[in-house]
Amino acid sequence: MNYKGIIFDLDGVIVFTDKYHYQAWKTVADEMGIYFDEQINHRLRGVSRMDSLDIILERYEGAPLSQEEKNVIAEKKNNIYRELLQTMSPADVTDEVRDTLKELRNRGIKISLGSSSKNAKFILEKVELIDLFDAISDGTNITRSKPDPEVFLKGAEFLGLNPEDCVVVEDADAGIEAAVAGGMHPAGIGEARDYVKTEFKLDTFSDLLKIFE
Ligand code: B16
Ligand code: MG
Repeated sequence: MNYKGIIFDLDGVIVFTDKYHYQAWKTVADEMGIYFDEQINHRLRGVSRMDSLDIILERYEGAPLSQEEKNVIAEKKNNIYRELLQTMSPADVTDEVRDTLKELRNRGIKISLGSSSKNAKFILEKVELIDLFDAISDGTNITRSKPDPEVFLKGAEFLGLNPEDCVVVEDADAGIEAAVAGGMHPAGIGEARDYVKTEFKLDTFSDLLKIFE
C-alpha cells in the first residue's frame, strides 16, 4: 500500500510534556485541596484541557463550579504550563525523531500534526520542528476530542489527502480509536503499540520508515 500522508500526535509521540502537565495541574489541584497523583495524570493523556479539568474535579468536594469558574482554573493551569514549556528547546526532540521526519519528507510523504493541544504550535516552534510539517491540526481547530476522529480528519483535509491514504501515529488508545473511526491507518508507539486496533506496531520511531518503503 502506498500511503501519501502521515499525521502525528504530539505529546507522547514527538515530545514528552506529561511532566509539565502534571506539575501545572498539581499546583492548581493543591491550591484547591484536591487529591491528584501521577495515576490520575495518566488519564489526562490525549484528553482536552477542559475534559482534563473535569477528571481532576471528580475528587473536588467543594460547591459545584460554574463554567466561568472552570474557565478561570483551566486558564491558570495553562499559564503555569506555558511557563514550563518556555524551558523547552531543540534538545527535547531526539535525533531519531528529527531524522525520521526529514527522511519521510525526502520520500515525498506529506506530514501533518494531529494533536488535541492548543499549545501545539508553540511547542513545535520551541523545539524547532515546525518547518518539517506541511499542516497543523490541533486543539484550536476542533470541537470534539479523541476518540472522535475530527482532529485527524482535519489533518488529512489540510494536506489535501483522503483519510485512507494517511497513517496516524499515536501513543494513546483513544487516538488509535480516532484514527480507525476516521478511516485512517493507525501506527501505535509506547502504550498504544499493543492496542487491539493498532495496525502498525512501532518498537521505535524510525520503524515508521518501513511503512513508507
Ligand atoms: P492543552 P496530544 C494532549 O496532546 C495531551 O496529551 C493532553 O494531556 C492535554 O490535556 C491536551 O493535549 C490538551 O493540551 O492544554 O495544551 O491544549 O497527545 O493530543 O498531542
Ligand atoms: Mg499523545
